[in-house]
Amino acid sequence: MLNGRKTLYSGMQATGTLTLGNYLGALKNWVNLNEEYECIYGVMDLHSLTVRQTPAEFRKNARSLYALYVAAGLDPEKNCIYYQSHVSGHAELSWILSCFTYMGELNRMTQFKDKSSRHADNINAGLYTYPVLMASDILLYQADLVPVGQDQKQHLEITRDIAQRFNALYGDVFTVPEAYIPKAGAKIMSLSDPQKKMSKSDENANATILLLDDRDSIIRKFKRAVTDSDTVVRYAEEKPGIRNLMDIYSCVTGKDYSAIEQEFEGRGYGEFKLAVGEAVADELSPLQKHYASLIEDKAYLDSMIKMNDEKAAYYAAKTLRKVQKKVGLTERIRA
Ligand code: ATP
Ligand code: LTN
Repeated sequence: MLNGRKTLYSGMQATGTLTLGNYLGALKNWVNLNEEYECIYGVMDLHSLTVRQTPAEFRKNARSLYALYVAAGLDPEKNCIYYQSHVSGHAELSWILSCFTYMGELNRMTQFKDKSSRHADNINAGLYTYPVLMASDILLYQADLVPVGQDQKQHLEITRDIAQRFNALYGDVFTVPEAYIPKAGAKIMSLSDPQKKMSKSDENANATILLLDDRDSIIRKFKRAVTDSDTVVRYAEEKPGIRNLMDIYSCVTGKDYSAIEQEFEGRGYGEFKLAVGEAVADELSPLQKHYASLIEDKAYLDSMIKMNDEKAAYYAAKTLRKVQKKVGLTERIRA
């Protein structure tokens, strides 16, 4: 609880440009949550360091992510949008919590297994302890709810386990958070391989729709989307490509599957793919315009970052002091 309301916390890694998966699975669903909850969103730049980054490009991506949050409709005066690396409490709490996390638990994390097979030349300790840092992000703000895509469910479970373990030893220190996974859009798949999730680190440009892709590229990528050899637009287990396109279309237009099936009855895949492409391009167009003006407005972004960094640091310090005291670290002598 914060300011008398339930607290909601989430964030994204500041790596590359966001995809339609990030948008439909996460960002789009965050807008308006501030009406009900106290919302805090981080630019998760510390997490990005688990993969080698080019410094100048990395800085640009982090700022771009900040602007995309705002462009998507998160008002930085009503949502605390800040940089993870600007609040040192994340790293401090992460160390403490790593001493309350078992290697056996971390060994079970599927994201670690997946990322270490994709970056076999750089399986660093940060990649391994990534879930502890994520738990620290969430617990530092005493979050009640954490809206994420399906792929983060396991990280939420370990966060809850760590919080419960700590609370069992030291009393009620942490709020035990709940995952908040959307029904639609929780897992948008790659356009070139509908068995794989759409991911910003995919090397195949045709597999992902980036939020800043222009209209023509969006439509072209959807036209090339891998489907099956059938022609009927129908939601079925054996049609993962069509299912994915129907999910996307449904998220963007609000239509349910049977309405979509009816709309495209007798019309074939070509027309359907074009309609999905156009609907996505229409949905992203206002966001892209807003982004273009925001990214030029240095003074505004800087002032929002500064204000929210301070707010986040204040919230974080409260929890961190409590934790340090509970585990028996000696309090600082204040003048
Ligand atoms: P990468 O795949 O390169 O590791 P990512 O695209 O998963 O990165 P993250 O920063 O890890 O990006 O994820 C940000 C948010 O977007 C998370 O809440 C995650 O669950 C959600 N998300 C990511 N990909 C998808 C997807 N394909 N469908 C739905 N939600 C997604
Ligand atoms: N691991 C998350 C990003 C992330 C996050 C968090 C999400 C880091 N810390 C705290 C929610 C809450 C991901 O989406 N890959």
